Amino acid sequence: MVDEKPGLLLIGDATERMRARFSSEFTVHDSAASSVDQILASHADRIIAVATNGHDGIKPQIMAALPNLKIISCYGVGYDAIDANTAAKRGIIVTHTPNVLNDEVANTAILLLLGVARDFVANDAYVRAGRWSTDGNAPLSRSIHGMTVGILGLGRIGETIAEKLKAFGCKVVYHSRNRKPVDLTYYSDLKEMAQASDALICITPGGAATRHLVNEEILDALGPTGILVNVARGSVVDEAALVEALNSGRIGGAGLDVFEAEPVVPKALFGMPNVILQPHVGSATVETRRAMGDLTCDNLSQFLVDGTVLTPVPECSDLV
Ligand code: NAP
Ligand code: 8YV
Repeated sequence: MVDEKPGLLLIGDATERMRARFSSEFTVHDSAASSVDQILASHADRIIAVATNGHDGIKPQIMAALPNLKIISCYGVGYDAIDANTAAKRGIIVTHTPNVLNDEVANTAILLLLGVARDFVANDAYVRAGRWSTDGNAPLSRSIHGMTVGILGLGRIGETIAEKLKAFGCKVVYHSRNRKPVDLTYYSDLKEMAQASDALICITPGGAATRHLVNEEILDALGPTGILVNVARGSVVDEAALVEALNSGRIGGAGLDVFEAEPVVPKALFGMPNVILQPHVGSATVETRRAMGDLTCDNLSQFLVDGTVLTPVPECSDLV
């Protein structure tokens, strides 16, 4: 029987709901089921779509080996693992999932900040170890009420974090390359903002332009009681410098959802009670992943209807 459906290469994870949508419109080639080389050797010409995620993206050699590729739909808002400029030059539309995850990722950032400030994980361990009975009350923690919180990257998620932090009584300030039309104090200089902040929350995109924006100098500016939260990409923070700053008490604590070589996490962090570690779960609730999955599929469906998409990345907006 002749296969009438166009081909879709699936890279990385997808939910059952997404797989059902993909299969209804495409012949799906799952790179987890057979090797990408085998898929390319037999089906490269018929593949017009790639579904991937922010972590796996698409390797340049795979993009180059798909001559009829028209759309790359990313299950996530961050697309630093996809070369969107090369895609745009080839007329390939890259889409992502902005906005539908703002609340979830903002909640994760605030959970990390509260968790570190209030010693939540260390206190949980204190109770489980029976120390409450033997050693008495746990040491006092710190309130985030009244803290100055610096947001590095005041975009869709950063603004949502800022809104929510106001309800916790924080003073929110921000740094990004451009001043935003918001009623918050802007710092054009990240180091100055870190000096003025009790906590620093990173929520920029990843990639070369933001690599190691938070380095030894910024950590020192944040200071010995400062808390670093990273829900952006591991690459935004110089992880070796962070481990060193935590080890030597030059910063107060850290809440980390993302890592430079994830899923590999520096073992030095494991024993630190002032650090909370999460396995890149900023958006990982059933509800939010469902909305992200639906948008990932809606972009593909819309493309099949009329060649447009709902949420192109900025580099590809002229193609729609
Ligand atoms: P967005 O709306 O594009 O916001 C990004 C912000 O970062 C903008 O305000 C931008 O402002 C600023 N920025 C970009 N480059 C910068 C630089 N070199 N220096 C300082 N600021 C810079 O993106 P979003 O939707 O909020 O998402 C942000 C990122 O969060 C994603 O790209 C992804 O990496 C990460 N994320 C993580 C998770 C998770 O699970 N942990 C989930 C979702 C998203 P300017 O252009 O003015 O600089
Ligand atoms: C996803 C993310 O976990 O949206 C992003 O940028 O980092 C997360 O929501 C990631 O895309 C992997 O699916």
